[in-house]
Amino acid sequence: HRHQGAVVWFTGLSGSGKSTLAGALEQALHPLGISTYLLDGDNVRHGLCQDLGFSDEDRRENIRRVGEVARLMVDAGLVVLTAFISPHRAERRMVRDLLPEGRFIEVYVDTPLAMCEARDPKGLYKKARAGNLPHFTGIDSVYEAPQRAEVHLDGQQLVTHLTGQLLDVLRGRVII
Ligand code: GGZ
Repeated sequence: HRHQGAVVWFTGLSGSGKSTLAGALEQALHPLGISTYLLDGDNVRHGLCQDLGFSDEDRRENIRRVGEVARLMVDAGLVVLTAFISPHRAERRMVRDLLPEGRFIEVYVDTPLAMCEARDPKGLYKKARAGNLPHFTGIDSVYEAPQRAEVHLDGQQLVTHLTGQLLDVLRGRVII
């Protein structure tokens, strides 16, 4: 069936589960015949944003570019899934304002810092705590939690459960 595009914007700390959830949601959408594109640090920070680091200014520009790309993809009718820390409310708002009303679904992957740090899949928290990775989100760089996200997920729940929750929201909002 035909559907309008939308952006499902995951935000949360490093290690909160954003990419995992976005990937799982994408896998769940494909059998429904929905065309998707997943944008994350792996395919953006090595290309489009390879000139950017992790200062507040660079993160802002990173999110601005991602937002503009997402907007183009939504024009093309895609459901765009994004997985960026996007730590500042102002920049998430900026992307929201780029998109048609109701087409920006903010998903807060709420996983306590202690849990993210215990997971530490890439050893980055350990490095940051040792002082070898400055401006690390949650350690010495800010994360502004969403106050009115469309979806607030408990990042400690199972991925299958959370994916089901997301599908329900997308159906309820007539995205899928
Ligand atoms: C936060 C950092 C940093 C610093 C490198 N702070 O867990 P990861 O590894 O795979 O995801 C993190 C990723 C964050 O990039 P984003 O583009 O999502 O950030 S933002 O939205 O704030 O622009 C982490 C890695 O890059 N990483 N240095 N200092 N995360």
